[in-house]
Amino acid sequence: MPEGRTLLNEGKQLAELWRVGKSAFHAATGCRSEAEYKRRQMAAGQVMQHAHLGFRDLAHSVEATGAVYEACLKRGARIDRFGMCLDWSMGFPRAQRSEQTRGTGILLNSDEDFALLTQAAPASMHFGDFMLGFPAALENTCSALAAGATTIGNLGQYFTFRLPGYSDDVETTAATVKALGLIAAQPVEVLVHSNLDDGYAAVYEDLTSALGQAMLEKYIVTDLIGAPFAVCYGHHFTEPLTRIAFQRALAVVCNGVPGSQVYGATVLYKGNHAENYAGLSSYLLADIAAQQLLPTGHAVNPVPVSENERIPDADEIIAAQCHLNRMKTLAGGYLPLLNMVAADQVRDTLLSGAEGFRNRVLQGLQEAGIDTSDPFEMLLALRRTGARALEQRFGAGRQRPDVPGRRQPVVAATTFQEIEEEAAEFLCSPAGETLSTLARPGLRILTATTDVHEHGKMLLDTVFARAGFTVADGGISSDPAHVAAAAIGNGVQAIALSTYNGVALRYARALLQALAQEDAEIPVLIGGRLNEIPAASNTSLPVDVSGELQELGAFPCLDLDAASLCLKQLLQPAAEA
Ligand code: B12
Repeated sequence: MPEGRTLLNEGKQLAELWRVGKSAFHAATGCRSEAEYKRRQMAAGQVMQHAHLGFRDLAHSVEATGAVYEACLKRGARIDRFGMCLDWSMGFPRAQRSEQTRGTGILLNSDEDFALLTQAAPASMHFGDFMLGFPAALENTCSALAAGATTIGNLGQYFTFRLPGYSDDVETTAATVKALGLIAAQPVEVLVHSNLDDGYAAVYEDLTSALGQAMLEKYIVTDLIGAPFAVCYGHHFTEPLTRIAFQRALAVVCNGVPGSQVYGATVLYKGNHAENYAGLSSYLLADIAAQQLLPTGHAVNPVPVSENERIPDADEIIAAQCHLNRMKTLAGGYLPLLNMVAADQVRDTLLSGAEGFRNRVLQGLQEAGIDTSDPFEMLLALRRTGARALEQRFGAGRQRPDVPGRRQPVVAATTFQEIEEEAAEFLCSPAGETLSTLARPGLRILTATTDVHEHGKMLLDTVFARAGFTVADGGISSDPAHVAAAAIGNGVQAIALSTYNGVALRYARALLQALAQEDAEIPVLIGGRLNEIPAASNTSLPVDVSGELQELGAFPCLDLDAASLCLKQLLQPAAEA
């Protein structure tokens, strides 16, 4: 195991060569860093706007960045920062990248490619996805800094995101610590961004654990490494009270360091565009009010209403930004109606629960022999322990006597309540009842995911178990060979695969091949987002591949109703026999 101090020094030494360069943002604002700009806007009472963008084709991304910025400005909406949505394969070093599985984001293969983006519009460019937390962390951070980026992330992804076919967590952690050393040694303030919801906040059942996670990450980034730590939160915060309370708690934790952005509550998008606009307006109102009442520097991110279909196109991003700009005007009228007493009560509960969680984790790791003053050991220990075990061992809530291994949350994360509700509702429906009649002792089903998205799998696990199936765990971000081996090893009658990253067809092909090699005829039900970007695409937008999946011999399922029908056809003869 390498030593944290040695890795940090290696990174720091690179600061002689790799420094923050000049970008269009620097030229337009006169600010040396995004942190400086954020403080200026906070003092002026401005609510900042964040746009997330990234198409696989670089030229398309560059052109879209400029076009989105200009189109919004014409409508009076100024985008303060862009989050550049890099591709999955960007986590691999350049030399190995071309053979890797691609997702739906931008591919940047040189310093010049990064610079094309930072020159594309006079807004701050934030590089977060697939930067820190991957084997290419150092290489990508060098390029982003040289191109003038002064917010680099995404530490949250270090904890949960996995690259297909790659599992070297020591190399990943070493590259991340070196990159953090390089950031800390910059002569200008460079924010280390962590999207908590990309990391463990998506898996903790208790928001006190999520806030405690922010405290632990700040301890590593700021206390041990000396870099400013900027938090992003939001995807899973669907309820205004806890959303605002969490922001107010972060103001205490981050103590003057501006937040990067507040992400839209993307899990609210479950319907058509009109229905999703209600979700958009709801969280924007909360976020604008939160920033006006207590500026924390989080730029507000209005996520396009097509979010639940696929990555958004430029026009959809523009529409969402204009919606935010209009909401900023309208929200002012609500402020006199708001009082923060209830939110501040939740804030205080969050803070005390989170502090206890952080302290217990640090003490527990020390007792386990981890050197908690070494950033390498700290990061690796937290990653290897995993969110569920951390919350189970050190969480603030009481152990649940009814469900061993889980605690009663002090401030419940809404995601889990919503999964519970959806499962209960489905099981009472005719399709749910059909599923329950299929289940017999000995009927086994394996669930797995191809990528980080695990809520679909949690829903499947809950539904299948309550319906009476024996559920085997094929893992999260599992490679096809692993899923095939686990299915065969567990003797399952069906595989239920959840996939979201735009790799459905390639993955299903590899999985069916792996099963065929072992002569295993196990049906594969596949759901989530069944799309891919065609090789010859000129839009960089993914298209539906359900038809091709069916031709391959897989069973595409839009929802649980479809799964029930499909399993009825597949399992009924076996069940009756
Ligand atoms: C939550 C979320 C996340 C969370 C995941 C947290 C976690 N640990 O699970 C976080 C923030 C981490 C995340 C990360 C990313 N995400 Co995301 N995410 C979502 C979001 C908002 C919800 C998905 C979800 O879990 N829904 C909850 C489930 C229960 O509901 P559902 O999806 O409707 O599922 C239903 C059915 O499909 C069915 N189902 C699901 N699976 C299966 C399987 C079977 C067999 C069956 C029968 C049924 C079934 O169950 C449900 C029944 O109602 C969607 C957008 C959206 N609103 O849908 C984007 C989305 C899926 N993400 C997307 C992307 C691109 C990413 C990233 C690559 C972004 C990035 N560059 O960093 C990363 C993934 C990185 C990686 N290494 O894999 C894209 C996918 C694009 C595409 N394919 O076109 C989406 C669509 C957003 C977008 N528009 O860009 N994401």
